Amino acid sequence: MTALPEAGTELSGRFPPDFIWGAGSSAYQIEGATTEDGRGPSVWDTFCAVPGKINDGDTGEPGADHYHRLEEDLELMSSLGLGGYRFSVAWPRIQPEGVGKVNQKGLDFYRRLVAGLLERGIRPMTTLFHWDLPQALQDIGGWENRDVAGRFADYAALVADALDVADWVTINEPRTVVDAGHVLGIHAPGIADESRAYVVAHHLLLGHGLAVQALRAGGPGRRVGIALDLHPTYPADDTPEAAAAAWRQDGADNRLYLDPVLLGGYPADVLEWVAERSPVIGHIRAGDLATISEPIDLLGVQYYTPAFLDGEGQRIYRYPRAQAVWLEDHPEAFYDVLMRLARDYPPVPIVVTENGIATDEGPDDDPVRLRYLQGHLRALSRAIADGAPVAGYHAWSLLDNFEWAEGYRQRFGLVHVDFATQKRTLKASGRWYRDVIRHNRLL
Ligand code: IFM
Repeated sequence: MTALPEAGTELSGRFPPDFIWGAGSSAYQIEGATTEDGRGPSVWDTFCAVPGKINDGDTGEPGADHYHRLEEDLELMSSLGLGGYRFSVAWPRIQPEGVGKVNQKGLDFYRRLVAGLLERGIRPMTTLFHWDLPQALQDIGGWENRDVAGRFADYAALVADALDVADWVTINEPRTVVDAGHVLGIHAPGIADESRAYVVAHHLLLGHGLAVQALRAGGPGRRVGIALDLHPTYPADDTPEAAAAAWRQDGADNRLYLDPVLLGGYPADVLEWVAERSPVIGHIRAGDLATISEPIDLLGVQYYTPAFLDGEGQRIYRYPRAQAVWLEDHPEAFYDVLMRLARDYPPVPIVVTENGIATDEGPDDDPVRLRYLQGHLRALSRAIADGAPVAGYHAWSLLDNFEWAEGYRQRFGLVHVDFATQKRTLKASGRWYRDVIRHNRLL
């Protein structure tokens, strides 16, 4: 992994030697082939089939047809000069029922992907759970059922034993699974019930800890972490009410996940707030927090947007937005969140596992994405110079893809995908990113 610069090193748009420049994707968003080669159904297949849940009635078919276009996409990554590629494994391809015997054809797909990356000198980073839970496990309660955390660790060990990969991410964005999937019900499995949501939060974190232990037990040389979507929260005005609302939101969005993983305990104010909504405390067993805080080798940071809150706890939008209304272009908050991690938590190497913006521009010209990436990479360079231990950056996303409840309308890719023909075209932002990678600095 990257040698980190001395704190305070002047980098101004520069990055450490060996900095890993990557791009990311996730299985359900790009693969398609949802019924091929023995893949079982996932909660997202089920959710997409419910009328009205997804824009335009879209589903994970065809995605970006990546399952059938593996070679073409590997060449694309190579032509971008990527040093790293973060992808996720679809659990229902490996264990169609969520437990038991491995589906070799599913595993072979990821073996080919990893081999293709390594041949091209691209470092794979594998996410084990990016939301596509096998439907069979949802049928026994999903993450609300503590057993699922143990099954996740079994699956994690199977996959890790089969793939020649050093860098592992257990769970992608537990907060989104909790809030979008179980509080708001706008993501699979479509449950809107706070009392169940925070039980899910605890079991997701437990699953993370058990998977870290399972991967460690499998052999040395693996680096394991979790990917958290962090939202710096700020009071929108000078009132104590706004300050309290921002702190409360910080608890629900950030500290609920950071503190148990990195500090070994839920913060008291967050636990109190959660306990008013959910019987979660009854689900926390002796030893759980020790498991959840199993030391990690890397922290995946996914940063998209800040959140400004007024005294009523309402979000106030201040900065430019594009297709995704929740996403404000404010790079300063990216700097803040990285510096906060360095200041408030024990030292752990950070890898930016996602950062990007949805726009409907391009493919030839995408100035809004370009401006977003330029601003955020400048902020990242400054944070590294000021001591944030960031070893790599993965733009979200390599390809335009299935953006969950938004379907195919919202485009996050560096590469434009024409979903009718599956033609790939590098966007202007992608061409710029290629030059950044080549020179290891902002031009
Ligand atoms: O597309 C998603 C990704 O799957 C998880 N992080 C946020 C991205 C943009 O919404």
